[in-house]
Amino acid sequence: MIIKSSEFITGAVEPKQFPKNDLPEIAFVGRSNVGKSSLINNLLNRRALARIGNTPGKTREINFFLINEAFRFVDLPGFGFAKVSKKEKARWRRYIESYLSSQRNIKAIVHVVDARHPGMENDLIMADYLNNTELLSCIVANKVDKLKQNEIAKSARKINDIFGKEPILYSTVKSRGKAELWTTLDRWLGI
Ligand SMILES: Nc1nc2c(ncn2[C@@H]2O[C@H](COP(=O)(O)OP(=O)(O)O)[C@@H](O)[C@H]2O)c(=O)[nH]1
Ligand SMILES: [Mg+2]
Repeated sequence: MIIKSSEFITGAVEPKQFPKNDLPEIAFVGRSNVGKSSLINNLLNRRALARIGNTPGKTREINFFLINEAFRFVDLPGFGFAKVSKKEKARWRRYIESYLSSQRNIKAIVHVVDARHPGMENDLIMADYLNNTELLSCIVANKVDKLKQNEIAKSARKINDIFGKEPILYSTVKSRGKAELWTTLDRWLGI
């Protein structure tokens, strides 16, 4: 994919604020702080299109980005940060579901996990949720720059065992995994 343009469209807190449902979308999910915003920036060759490192758990909006005027990336709020209350978790779930169960043209979900902590409870809940829908998804194991070669292999094996999928090993710092993820996204988008 050659990125000709990318822009922030809107941050929505409820479905009526979503952009018109006229383009294919790829959504990004993952726990707070795994690097979803960094990943979106890295894929789009931008430094600060998606905000990085907000106070964990504070990003409450569903952020829409328009790319090449042809498709959108959707940054869903990070889930399961320890500091949030039960009530907030329930609200988070409603947000995510208001998007994922909407009849939008969702081509696939990129589930971002931290390569250092495979199989955390909230990731298992997310994977289980996705497996119970028709949605296609892949797992991106981010922050592999923080691991040694043998630890990366171990993490990949563990993710494969737990989720039944080979993860795409990623580092937004080193741009590792970018070409591989784009190959997957290109196939899903079919453009
Ligand atoms: N070492 C390392 N740090 C990363 C990587 N990706 C993101 N980060 C850092 O992780 C923190 C959270 O990133 P952010 O993109 O805001 O995560 P989000 O909450 O999932 O959107 C920031 O301090 C980033 O600089 C990576 O590949 N390697
Ligand atoms: Mg973010």
